[in-house]
Amino acid sequence: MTTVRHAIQFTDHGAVQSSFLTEVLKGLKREPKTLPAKFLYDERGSELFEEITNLTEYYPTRTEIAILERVKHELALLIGPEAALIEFGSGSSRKIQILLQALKDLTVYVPIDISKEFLYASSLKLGHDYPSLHIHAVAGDYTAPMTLPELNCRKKAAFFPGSTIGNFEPHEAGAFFDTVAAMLEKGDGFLIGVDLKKDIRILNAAYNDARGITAEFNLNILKRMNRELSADFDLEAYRHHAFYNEAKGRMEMHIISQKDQKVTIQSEEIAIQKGETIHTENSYKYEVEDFHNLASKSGFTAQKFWTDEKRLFSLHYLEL
Ligand code: AVJ
Repeated sequence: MTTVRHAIQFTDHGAVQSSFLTEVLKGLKREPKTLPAKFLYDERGSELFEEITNLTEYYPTRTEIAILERVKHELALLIGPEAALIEFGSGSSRKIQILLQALKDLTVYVPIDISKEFLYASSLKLGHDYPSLHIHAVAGDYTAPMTLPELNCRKKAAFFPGSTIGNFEPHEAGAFFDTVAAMLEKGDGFLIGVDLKKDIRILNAAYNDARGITAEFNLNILKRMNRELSADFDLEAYRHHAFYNEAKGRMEMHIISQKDQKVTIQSEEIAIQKGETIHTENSYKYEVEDFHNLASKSGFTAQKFWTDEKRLFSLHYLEL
């Protein structure tokens, strides 16, 4: 279904609403226990993540924004005029605003997001701030293959900031590159933010901030299960645990049980032992070369990449 409102169009891909309950039960019956990271982002979780992005210890957001500010005019030249900019998981309005200001002769902006309400609200706001910009918002799961609406443009450029690619297992990241490639034509661009391997102390601090916001963000998933699934997690009996898994090259976030306990979720009972963990997130860190090799398997060539002075974070312009 497509609705036209001034220069704003909406397409609803009827995002398959995978059941929170089904996935939670599946993950908690596993050994070791896991929960999909996407469930961290209910309303409170999204608010807490926003707070994380402003923490002194959490370098990725601030560093990526500084890189974008630094290279935005160069990006405008690489992308060129009359392009369509397609953003995956369009949460971060600050980043897109930087690009929109630099890409003055952009034809259309296509934000894709699974959270329909949020997508529609932010598209309307953006349409208000950029009245001459054509916005075509697409509600859907961007990790699944989808056909883009017909875009009347000279060239397409995909945008995937924030190192969200780090949440994917390497094989999933490869599949995502294939999905993006299928939406593009030869010569089209892909601008992607990727967090880099670095001193483990910096990584550990970023996911174990002094104010405990990341802990609250992680443990919020227990509150969410209590509220939405009438589960009975004893919120006092768990703690946040985040560490760098060197062998796998990733930060891991877990929830550790402080005692042997039983949780009831609907009619199911789950036993969890003292010291047992629920794995809630992976955040893979890349070496520039490894990242380029992964991208090239799906046909992308690295045109140019930028990092900050301390080589904490990287931004890549790939071409198909
Ligand atoms: C939004 C997935 C990029 O992995 O750094 C922040 C999420 N988790 N602190 C990341 C997150 C803990 C973030 N990503």
